[in-house]
Amino acid sequence: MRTLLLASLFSGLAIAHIGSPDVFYEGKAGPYALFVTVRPPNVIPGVAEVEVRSSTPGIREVEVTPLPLTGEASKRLPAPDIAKRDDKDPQFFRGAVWLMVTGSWQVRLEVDGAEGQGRLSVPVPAVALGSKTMDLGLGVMLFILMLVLAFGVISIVGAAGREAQLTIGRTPDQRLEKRATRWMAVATVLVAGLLYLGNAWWKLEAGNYDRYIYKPLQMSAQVIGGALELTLRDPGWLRNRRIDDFIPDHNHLMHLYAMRLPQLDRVYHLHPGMRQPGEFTHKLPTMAPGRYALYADVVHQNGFPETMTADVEIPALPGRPFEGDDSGGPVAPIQSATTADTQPLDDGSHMIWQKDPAGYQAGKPALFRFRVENNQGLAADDMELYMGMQGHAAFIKHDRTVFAHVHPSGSVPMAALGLTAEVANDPHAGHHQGHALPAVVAFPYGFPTRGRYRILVQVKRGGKVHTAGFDTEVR
Ligand SMILES: [Cu+2]
Repeated sequence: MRTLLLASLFSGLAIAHIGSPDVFYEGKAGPYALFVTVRPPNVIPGVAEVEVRSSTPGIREVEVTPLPLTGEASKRLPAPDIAKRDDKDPQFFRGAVWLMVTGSWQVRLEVDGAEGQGRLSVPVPAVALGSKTMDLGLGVMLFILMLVLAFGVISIVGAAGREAQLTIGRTPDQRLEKRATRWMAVATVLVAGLLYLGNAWWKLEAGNYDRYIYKPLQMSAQVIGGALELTLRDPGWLRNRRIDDFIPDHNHLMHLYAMRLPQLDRVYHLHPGMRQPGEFTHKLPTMAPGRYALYADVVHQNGFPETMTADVEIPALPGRPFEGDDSGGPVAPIQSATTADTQPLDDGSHMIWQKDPAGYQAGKPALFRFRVENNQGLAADDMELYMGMQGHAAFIKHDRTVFAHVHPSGSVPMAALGLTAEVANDPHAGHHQGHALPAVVAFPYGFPTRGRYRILVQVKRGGKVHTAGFDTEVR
């Protein structure tokens, strides 16, 4: 029962990431460095809020436009909206765009200012996450109005039957009284019938909308002969959703996080391959045995990302080294609400969470900075890209209602970003260039709700991937 409850809870919250629908993106619109937050609506059609913070001064105007991410329609620009500049903060802009249908969208920003023009597109998945319930006060008021109308109609019909043909000054006789009663009885039946049909119509429309509410792909997992076998299932949602149209994200169709329950004291970042549509498999590396939570990220051809979850029992397996881009290992177990800001890495070096002294608030975008130091306490000078990224982070709420896989560019999967016109024309746009990578890696993200979270950060240095876990309480 409890699992069933949890399962339905998760399925209600999942989208792209889990329980974390807002999109965070850090990138450049030409010469302007922007931190963009898009808050998609819960219902479609609905209004997405767009917040833009520029660290480059001199912006005159920011235009925001919603567009489908792919297809012919993505080339036809509708009339843009102008984002409003904040009264107090000249480098902060707010806008709003309508997302009319479910699917894979992008919000295009056209920036104009002292440094010239720039453009940036942020992929945004739009799905209905629930239906709005009617406000109780409004419901009571409408119900009372309905009763007044219904009784009004019945009594008007009654009055017509009794008095319509009456001469002035005379009172209705028994025959007219009887006719009034008869007419009112008929009117009551008709009004009741109309109310019944109206209610049925309302329910039908609501039912149609319920089918439109996002249902994530389902996944089941088992370990057979040292291999993890994943089976995907479409629970039925939109007719055009498929389970065989995934596109590679950094050469991998699936990015899978496996975390040991309940302490999240082991974390592995694996890349199962597709054997056939709906079936993924992976020869497991050496992993500590136990029950694991799995979070599998995939991206559809139209740039729509989904995260699937499953639990699986991993037995003691014969030793196998990591292959390809796989990585992972032990991290500090969850012991309390917060862990130390400095966590040891497995080669004697350290990762330090440079916390924002102002703290972190639910719903507020922030940059999460982590500095890597070698074993002499100096900034690491041998940082490398890991799967094209300076670092990978997973934000997990301790109660598992939130999971988000985030990169220094933000919460948008690189495969979706690659479909935007800017990145498609300049494939290195989203990547960090140059040889000497900085020792500090920063992730733009915002905790969706209050509670206890774990942040798992992975970086690569000297040819090896290192993983650290940090916990914090968001108030
Ligand atoms: Cu990643």
